[in-house]
Amino acid sequence: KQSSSHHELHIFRSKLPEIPISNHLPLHTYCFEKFSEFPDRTCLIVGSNGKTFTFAETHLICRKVAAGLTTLGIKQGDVIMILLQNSAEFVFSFMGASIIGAVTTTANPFYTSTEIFKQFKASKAKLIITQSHYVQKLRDAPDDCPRLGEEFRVITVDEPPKDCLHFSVLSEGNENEVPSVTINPDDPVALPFSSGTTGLPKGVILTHKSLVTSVAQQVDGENPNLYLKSDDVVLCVLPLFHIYSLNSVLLCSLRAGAAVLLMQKFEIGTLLELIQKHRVSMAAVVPPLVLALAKNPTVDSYDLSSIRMVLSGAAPLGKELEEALRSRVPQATFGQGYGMTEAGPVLSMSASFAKQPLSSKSGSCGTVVRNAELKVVDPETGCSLGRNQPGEICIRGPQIMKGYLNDAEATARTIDVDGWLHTGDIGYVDDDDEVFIVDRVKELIKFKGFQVPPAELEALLVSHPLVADAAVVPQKDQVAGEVPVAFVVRSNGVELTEETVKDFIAKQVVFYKRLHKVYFVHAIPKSPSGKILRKDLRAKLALALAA
Ligand code: 4UV
Repeated sequence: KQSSSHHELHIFRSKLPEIPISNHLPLHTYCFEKFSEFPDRTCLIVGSNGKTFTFAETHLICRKVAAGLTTLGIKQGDVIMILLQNSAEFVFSFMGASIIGAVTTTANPFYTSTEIFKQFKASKAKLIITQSHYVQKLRDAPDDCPRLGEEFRVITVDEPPKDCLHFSVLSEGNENEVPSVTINPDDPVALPFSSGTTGLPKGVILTHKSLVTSVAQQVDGENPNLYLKSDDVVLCVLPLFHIYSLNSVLLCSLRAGAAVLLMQKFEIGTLLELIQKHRVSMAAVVPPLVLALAKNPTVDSYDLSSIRMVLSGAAPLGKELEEALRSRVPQATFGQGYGMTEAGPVLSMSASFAKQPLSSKSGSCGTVVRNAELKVVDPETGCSLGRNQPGEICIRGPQIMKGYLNDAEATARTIDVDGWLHTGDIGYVDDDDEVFIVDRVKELIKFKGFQVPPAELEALLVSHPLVADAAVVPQKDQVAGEVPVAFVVRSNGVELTEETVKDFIAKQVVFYKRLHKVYFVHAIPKSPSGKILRKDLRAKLALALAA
């Protein structure tokens, strides 16, 4: 991307003053920096069985896991894969890896074997920490993949199947034998995968500095943007393998001394039960969860009066839904966060969550986080735009990713020479410094906040012998926000049904990437350079739906 420094630059900053940030510290040191002030407070609550861990216990187990990983041969710079639903072991593994300077790549345990191994191979992970339930998928690896037990180890948090180890090999490590490593702030610590603005999923290198900065931007300072107190109970139902929950729920709570209530999966009854039982005070949610909380009739039979903050993020939230939720939990402050994995991830957050709260408008994604700069550029000219003019949102600051793993080209397309990360989101900043997202120009489809990269589905589609060409675009959906639909060109004259195409994809991908509709067409509209004209297809879709 070209530098636009010769144009007038409109830079937006937080309404809250800048703060000193300890981003020279390794992530684990930073997150546990203040825990000796509250060693006996509850740090983790396991929703399924009520088991709790204090901060002192959590810190100790993380150190034990650090030692255990070392015993298994994991060294500084090595990558481990966490393939877990939310659990205490997730926390111990992630922080344990950080302590020895190792890197964690997090993957969705619902992924198919193919999806898991793509990420496993790309990240060159050395071991996988998972549940026994998912081990079969690891045995069913495609032929060109490493073999379980021979080339990589698998550790299960429950009874280990054949050739796997039990998590106790980690959690019973000797905390006095944690190797001392020198961690550079620019060393990677987390490697989530994201397709970014275009193409296939790529490893996003988040360093100690990125994550410390991002957490600090939210919870540090005299007047934190996201004011978490040590008597808060923070709901962790969003999956920790996604950066939203990992950062804004787990890491922020560890830093602030708040308790994290871990839930393996979303089920409305259990969720309400646990909110009531543990007096949840802060709930991080996504729009489909807002929908459930706002509309489900069972909500009325539970006491939700403990909730003081509801943060929604990861996908656009309709105003009606927001209003409906406000009437359900009237005592709570409601606001949005806007994040992107590559951005570390938080770009903006409602200042209504601040210690000295500022009001925020319905529909707004809050204001840009502190110690960062945001600009809005004209997607055609690259010129920076003033207030109230929609354009591509760009962010700059020490929190953004270092780059994509082994993909200098994609990195250069996303972070320009001046250090601006281009989000592919269209939005504007209003007169009160509030950020509003109005559209997305990147390819990405979001199903309930989950990433669905069209390029991945397109590659699968054209691998089918009867498919000549294909394109995948989002279609609006009441419940999921967006669902992927495909335009398919059949190979000359052959019979190919919608069901065949749908099944072909469904077998290879996690549930939320399944195609909801297949339209057979004669050709895929493309630019002279061969790029799919997605806008045309989206327009075609709108017409088809209107008809
Ligand atoms: O890469 P990703 O899957 O990342 C996220 C992260 C969301 C976060 C993270 C921390 C928070 O505290 C928080 O509140 C939210 O979703 O997907 C990035 C894309 O998702 C869309 C937008 O297109 C991003 O580029 N998106 C994320 N948040 C919002 C959103 C939002 N509030 N409104 C509209 N779109």
